[in-house]
Amino acid sequence: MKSFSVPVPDTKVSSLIMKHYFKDLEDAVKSDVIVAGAGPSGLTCAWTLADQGYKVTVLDRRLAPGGGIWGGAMSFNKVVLQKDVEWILKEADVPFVEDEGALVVSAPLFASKLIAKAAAHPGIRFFNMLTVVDLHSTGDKITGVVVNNSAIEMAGLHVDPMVLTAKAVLDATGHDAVLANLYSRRAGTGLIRESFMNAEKGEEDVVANTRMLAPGLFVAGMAANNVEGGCRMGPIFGGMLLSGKKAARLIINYLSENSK
Ligand code: 48F
Repeated sequence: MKSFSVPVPDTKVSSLIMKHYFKDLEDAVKSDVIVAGAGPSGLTCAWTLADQGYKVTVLDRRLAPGGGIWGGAMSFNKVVLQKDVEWILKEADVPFVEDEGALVVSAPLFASKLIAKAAAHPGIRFFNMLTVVDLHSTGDKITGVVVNNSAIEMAGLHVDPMVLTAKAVLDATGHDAVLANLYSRRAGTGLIRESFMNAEKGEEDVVANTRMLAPGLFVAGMAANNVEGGCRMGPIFGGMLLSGKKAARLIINYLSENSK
């Protein structure tokens, strides 16, 4: 007695993967918004925009998206959030416990729930293993990103990248602030760089520093603190979620202003 009534041969495995992957990739050539970096700020922004009907593409250079969540602090895999973001945890169906006025969550569960919330959204095309290597511009506006396969980038091979376009782009690449760096190099504007660790201040800074850096280019999460000199804050994540929400609001305003 066989276990599988409809066996799938190797040829079908290969052709189905190619058919569905390249359908998604072709669909991502034109988006409303590209989110570079699938950490907590980027993921929150992505699903918030998609919930409002925007077509969003999320790109992460790593095999496993989720950014700096997975290991908690020093590999002690819990993270802490402020009670003010309980509603966002509920939105993403993240279980938490309340202790001493703060919320504590399992880091792997937090990361996987945020990833699932974005990756399962019908309005989001979600790609790992794609690295953003440059910005695309039209006139004075940022209108997309230049991407390459992460393995090609890591091997240092001379293989040309390709372009994915969007009406707005979010830099949510964390401490590296990759897009903000690419922009500021061309514009001749320096980044202040993130400041010393201070959780209370850093958490306020990251929300305050979330902004539009140039027409069509937005910055959220730790990348925003890197641009403006905000404090680092370690394994507390409420600021990242609120930064993603604020970035979504700013992007929606920009898109509605620019569609007039
Ligand atoms: O670093 P990350 O989690 O960014 P975040 O949303 O959150 C910061 C916190 O994790 C933590 C902290 C806590 O309070 O300070 O650091 O600001 O996620 C950034 C994601 O961007 C991806 C990277 O793999 C990670 O998953 N990334 C970085 N550079 C690129 C990129 C790139 N060039 N192209 C695509 N993805």
